[in-house]
Amino acid sequence: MYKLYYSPGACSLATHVLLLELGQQVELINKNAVSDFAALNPLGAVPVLVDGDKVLREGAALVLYLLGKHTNSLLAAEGVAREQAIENLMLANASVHPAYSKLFFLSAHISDAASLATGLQAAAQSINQLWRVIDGRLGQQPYLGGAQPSPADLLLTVYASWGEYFPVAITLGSNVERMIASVRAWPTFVQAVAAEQAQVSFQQALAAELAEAAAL
Ligand SMILES: N[C@@H](CCC(=O)N[C@@H](CS)C(=O)NCC(=O)O)C(=O)O
Repeated sequence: MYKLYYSPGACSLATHVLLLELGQQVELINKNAVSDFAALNPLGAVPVLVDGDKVLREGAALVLYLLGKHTNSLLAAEGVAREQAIENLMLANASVHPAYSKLFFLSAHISDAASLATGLQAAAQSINQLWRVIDGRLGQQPYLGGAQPSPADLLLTVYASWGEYFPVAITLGSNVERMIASVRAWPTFVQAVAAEQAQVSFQQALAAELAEAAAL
């Protein structure tokens, strides 16, 4: 069984969904419940995947690792289709994810409200530019993978929900919205979101019980 270190709703959700799509069992471990997470990833970031004695990091690398290991129809074995799928995977993980990360970074590090608003607007513009390009491509085909979803479609669906945490206007485009609605409806996507939320609720209930017991 794999162990997946995650944060609820973070990019680790894509690894989680992918594991379920591949029919794999996964033990979920909330990063915030681990005292020495830096020993697993000195960068402090999820996802971290443990497969036996291997500790694997970086979301795109995990996707390629899992798709190389388990039979699937999400990534062609060779040829132009594979090259395009990997390019799209990197577009998602190395361009769209970092564009969204700017929103989190600015919010964590800028305390002056006017400066923060200016920074967030600039970050939102670069996010919107990426969605415009992706929306254009999805006007030609339902998924970045063509007729079938690809890993990039899954990653983009996870990232797209992050905009709602910030006071910015992010425009996904109607083709992107259609693709995202389709991926969000995957039974594995629904199952992964529910499992992450259930674990958080359980941990909150446990923490409340412990706090109550300590107060007695
Ligand atoms: N390049 C890394 C970036 C991972 C990343 O930024 N993860 C975020 C969540 S989406 C994170 O763990 N941030 C630190 C935190 O949540 O404490 C990857 O693709 O795996």
